[in-house]
Amino acid sequence: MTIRDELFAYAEDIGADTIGVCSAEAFEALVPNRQKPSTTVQNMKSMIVFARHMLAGALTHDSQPYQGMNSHLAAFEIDELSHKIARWLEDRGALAVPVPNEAVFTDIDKKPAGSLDFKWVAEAAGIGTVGLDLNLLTPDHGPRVYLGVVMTDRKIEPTAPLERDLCPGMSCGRCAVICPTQAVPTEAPLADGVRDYRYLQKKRCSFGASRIGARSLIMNLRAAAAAPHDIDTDAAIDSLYVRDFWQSLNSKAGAFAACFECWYICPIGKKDFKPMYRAPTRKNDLPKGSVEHIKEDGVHRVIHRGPPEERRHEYERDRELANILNIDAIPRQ
Ligand code: B12
Ligand code: SF4
Ligand code: SF4
Repeated sequence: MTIRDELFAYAEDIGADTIGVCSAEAFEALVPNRQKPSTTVQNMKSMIVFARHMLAGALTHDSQPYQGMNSHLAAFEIDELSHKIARWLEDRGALAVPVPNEAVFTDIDKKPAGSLDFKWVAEAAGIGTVGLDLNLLTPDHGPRVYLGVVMTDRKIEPTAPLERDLCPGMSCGRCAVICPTQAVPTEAPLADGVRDYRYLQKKRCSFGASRIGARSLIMNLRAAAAAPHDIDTDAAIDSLYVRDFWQSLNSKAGAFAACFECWYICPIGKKDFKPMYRAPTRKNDLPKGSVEHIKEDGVHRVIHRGPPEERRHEYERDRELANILNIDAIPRQ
């Protein structure tokens, strides 16, 4: 048994769904920005990347705080697994560093956020492929996984990337039409493949995914400071936004992990998609015929024909305060 086989057996035993390895040196050459192995932790030779899925039951619940809390449980498991995998390696004489799984620079437009960008490490190590909406998709649970990375100075034989993309791109297009903040491309040249056009407008997505996070707080405070009229301070102070903000500090609900639309509807995932769709809350999400495909002038466009009904407002709770302050809706750009 190689050290890789032993490590994989251990990781699966303690709860990793899937695991792979990627050479730090080979990956370094692929990274187009500063999110490199060498800028994350120096002198590391291998990156162990693994996934832990989110409970399908939690994704059938229509309460966002329930979903958020459950996503944090999955993320906590990632932290625990990272620590255990690193300790396992150190017990065998290696140096090992778990990479923080949710580290974000708040200025996400100007700097790369986080250190390593895990989805690319996961794709390189073959535990899945990156889809149209830049979620990493895995064969068993589609995008509904959190990812962990442990870097080590031990050379471990890399695992191979998957041979085929799991995401067919625009010919599915479900995440593009459902995205409440319109952050995912809804059209692409007909001749191109998903690797040519997969993309996410991350600032837009953050309005949904991090609705009570620092970004919405700062934008609301800025807008309030610049408001050209008197503000109902009582209503602003005792508002749903402020109460949710407190809850997000306390339990992380809503701070991030506040939007799962692109996770519910992604049909990839042998183990969880069908069971999830048995639930009454999910049954009506993009049933057959609700994504219209238009192919003309060399372009493939997808259009939402519903159901579900518009759920956008649920994911733009930062606007609640804007409404109380009677200021224009916060600009998206
Ligand atoms: C910042 C961040 C966000 C941002 C930006 C998302 C993004 N896709 O980049 C926002 C707030 C929008 C966000 C939203 C969500 N996130 Co988030 N997020 C992160 C975080 C902390 C960093 C990601 C990052 O570095 N992005 C880089 C962006 C900001 O830079 P960029 O300039 O746009 O892109 C450059 C890099 O990608 C660079 N690059 C860097 N290395 C490499 C290597 C290769 C080979 C290539 C080609 C390119 C490349 O090339 C790009 C062009 O310059 C990661 C954790 C991590 N460390 O990976 C979790 C992470 C991506 N998030 C996660 C999750 C779950 C979510 C949400 C579902 C929210 C939720 N409900 O929990 C949504 C999903 C959005 C989506 N469709 O992807 C999971 C993803 C799991 C999965 N299955 O893919 C992660 C991995 C956390 C985790 N540990 O599991 N997130
Ligand atoms: S997390 Fe929500 S806002 Fe972000 S890409 Fe997915 S559906 Fe869109
Ligand atoms: S919903 Fe469809 S287009 Fe979007 S990532 Fe999943 S398979 Fe790809």
